[in-house]
Amino acid sequence: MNFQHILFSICDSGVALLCLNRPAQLNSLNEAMHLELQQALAEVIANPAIRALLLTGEGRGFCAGQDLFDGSVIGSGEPLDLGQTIERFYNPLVSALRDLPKPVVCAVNGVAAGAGANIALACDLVVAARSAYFVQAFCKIGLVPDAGGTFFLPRLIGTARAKALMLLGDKLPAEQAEQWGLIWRVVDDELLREEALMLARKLAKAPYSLALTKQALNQSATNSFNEQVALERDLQRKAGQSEDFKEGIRAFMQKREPKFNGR
Ligand code: T3D
Repeated sequence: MNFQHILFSICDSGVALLCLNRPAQLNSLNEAMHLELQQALAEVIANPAIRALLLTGEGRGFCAGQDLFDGSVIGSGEPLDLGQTIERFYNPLVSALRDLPKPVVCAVNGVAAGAGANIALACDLVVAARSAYFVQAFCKIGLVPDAGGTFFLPRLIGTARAKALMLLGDKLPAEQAEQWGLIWRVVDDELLREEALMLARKLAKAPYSLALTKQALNQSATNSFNEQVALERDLQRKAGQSEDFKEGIRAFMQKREPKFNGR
């Protein structure tokens, strides 16, 4: 696959590495980049050799959200329908990351602003460089937080903190984000890629049940207790019929490490 605005490669360890690659614009997203992301994510979903995804950015930023110079934002003086960009690109993107039946690690290598911050929050495990920060920049330009931010943020850190971040647009340093439980872990800048890759490689060896666990956790945000325990029952039924469950039990009895194939 040949891309201009992203780098996409599949490592032999079952990890797909997807790198946003417009560093001079802090990896802000334009239409062409969105289309490439859609193609790459379709490949991640379809290719059984890919068992985990690592998302990161080139250069000093992770992603500065929407490219504010893109024609879809400034237009030609006519009133614009920004809902169209959300409908075509941002909603499908955060839904794809959240619902992907494979684990997604996000390595936030620098500033994550606007939709860029919320794209990171749609991923499963977020690791950030110590120098990185998050900013809900929307209020600074007269927009509403999007890309799932108003869903993810209050659920991760509570309404009081989410409101302050979204109404004030202040920078949230990575270390504070870790302390608040917004992200999984902060690591030294020079170790970020290596640590994130290690994590993704580990997840790429995980059993089929991991996809189901992800589904259960995603649905727990909106399910009642009764709905959630019913879901756990159904998913456990599925997991119990998987090849990986058989292998897990076999390996336990033989006192060896299991070798899961993701089925
Ligand atoms: O369709 C729709 O529009 C609806 C969807 C909206 C989703 C959204 O994401 S809205 C929010 C959009 N993003 C922002 O408002 C953030 C804008 N950027 C910033 O506030 C700052 O750049 C940062 C806080 C991210 C970083 O600041 P700093 O000082 O480290 O860097 P800088 O000098 O501002 O930026 C460096 C370069 O990146 C600069 O280009 P230049 O002057 O060196 O040629 C700057 O213009 C460019 N850049 C940064 N953000 C964007 C951008 N170019 C286009 N779009 C951007 N969002």
